[in-house]
Amino acid sequence: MDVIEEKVISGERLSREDGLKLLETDDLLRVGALADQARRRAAGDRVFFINNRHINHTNVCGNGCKFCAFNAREDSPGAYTMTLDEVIERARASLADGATELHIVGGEHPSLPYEYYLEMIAALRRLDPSVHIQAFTASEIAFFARRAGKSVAEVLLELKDAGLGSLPGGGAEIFSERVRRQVCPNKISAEGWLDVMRTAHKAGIKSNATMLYGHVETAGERIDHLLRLRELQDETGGFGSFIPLAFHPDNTKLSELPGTTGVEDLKMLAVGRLMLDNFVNIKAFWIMLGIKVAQISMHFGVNDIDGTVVEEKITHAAGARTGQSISRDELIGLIRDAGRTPVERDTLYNVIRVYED
Ligand code: V47
Repeated sequence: MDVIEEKVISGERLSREDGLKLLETDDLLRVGALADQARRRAAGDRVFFINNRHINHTNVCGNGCKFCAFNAREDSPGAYTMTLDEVIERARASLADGATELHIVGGEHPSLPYEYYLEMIAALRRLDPSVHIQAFTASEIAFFARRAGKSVAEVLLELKDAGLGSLPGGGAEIFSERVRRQVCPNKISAEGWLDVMRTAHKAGIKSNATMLYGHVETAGERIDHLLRLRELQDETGGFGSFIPLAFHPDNTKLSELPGTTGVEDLKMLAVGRLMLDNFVNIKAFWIMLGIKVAQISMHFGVNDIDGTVVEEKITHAAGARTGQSISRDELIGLIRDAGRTPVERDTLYNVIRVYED
């Protein structure tokens, strides 16, 4: 740990072995203090939040991933697909509340036409030319390309022309082929996910990056995932933030697993901060962590606690006990109480308003 500390102080890049030591030590507070130091250097004392709205337009999905409680088959009783009018109505209500971002993620529906997605983006753009539309994981983009018989680059450019602003970070799961074969054999490969992100970044479309942890992966597989993200970030610089996603087991095909602990969650955020020295923003998604752990994480390397969200179905289907939404004032209060300066941002991390004391 002393050697790692010296590297952090001098700004030297951490190795795979360093990452493993950080994950394996019991000294959570020391890992947190190191991550806090790295956070201060990379991002300062401001903590970001966003006024956003999640929309999960369909839960119909052919992938059947074992970690997912949200997906349904087309003919199953809980299956739903929003009409474009329903999507627009949800967006309209949040825009009236000052939302600057629409975050749209759904299942890979085997029979919805590609035009549904293009028209969704175009209609939202017509509704509000200034709102940022962050939509469709890399996995969904690859799926649209296969369905439409187009290249990933063509699909990305058509969506961008329609009004797409950026891609969310979902669908990455864990890059290990061993784990993917076990928990999501029908999903895009790790290489496929990274290729879509590379293509998006090269087309001027920024994205986030995630890692789903706390299921059947090993510590080494977590670190390898971070290293592959770090490598792509070195190449493109296109990732805006990294969000570790804490696995929720309820109602999934992995429901016998215990889920993550608070210590594990804080350590994962801190190790993300320390290993991803080329990411400015490490985000705690309060929906998955709980508001209290998300607040404490601001002392474990985090400088972003996501946003108002309003409606979230993926984690709640898997047993999340957090609310669906949080107000701007509550977010500001949580950040202030942690001793940080709250800053409302837009999706691309431009400052909208700094809330000085
Ligand atoms: O891709 C699925 C994960 C992701 C479960 O980019 C689960 O800012 C936990 O990517 N337990 C979707 N996680 C959510 C996502 C996201 C969330 C917040 C912010 C951003 C961002 C992205 O949720 C999926 C999958 O990796 N997921 N099932 C589960 N049972």
